Amino acid sequence: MERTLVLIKPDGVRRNIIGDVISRIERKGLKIVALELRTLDAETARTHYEEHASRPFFPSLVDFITSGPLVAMVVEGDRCVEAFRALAGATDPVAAGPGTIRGDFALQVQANIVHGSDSTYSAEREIKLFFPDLG
Ligand code: RTP
Ligand code: MG
Repeated sequence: MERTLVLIKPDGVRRNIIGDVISRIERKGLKIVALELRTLDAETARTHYEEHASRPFFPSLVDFITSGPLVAMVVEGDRCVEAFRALAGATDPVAAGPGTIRGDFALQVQANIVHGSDSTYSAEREIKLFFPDLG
């Protein structure tokens, strides 16, 4: 069964919408198989977003993602990588359609509430980083 890593980023936790995001995942028919509230250290944040290391927004992204607790989850289901990215909506929340998480809750490209792995390959890498004990 396919798995993906979902994060409710620190802005989502500060906004008290953990329940709403989880509810959307569950209503879609996806299954949460691991879940943890934690604050990332800078090294883990840099590893998680290593594909963006050379981008001008990288230092600010690392500051943001370490700015408070986030919720990390492993979500399982048929084509769940693509299914969760569709629930999340476009990276830029202004472009994200209404009814998507980002479309409904965010305005800024950085503070866009959630992360979802962008491929099954990324999902495997990210799940190992966040949940090393998961089989
Ligand atoms: P994510 O990795 O968080 O699921 O988001 P994504 O795939 O939709 O977007 P990606 O291109 O991977 O960007 C990762 C996160 O970096 C922040 N970002 N800031 N121009 C900017 O300031 C900028 N561009 C991207 C966002 O938080 C984005 O989700
Ligand atoms: Mg991404």
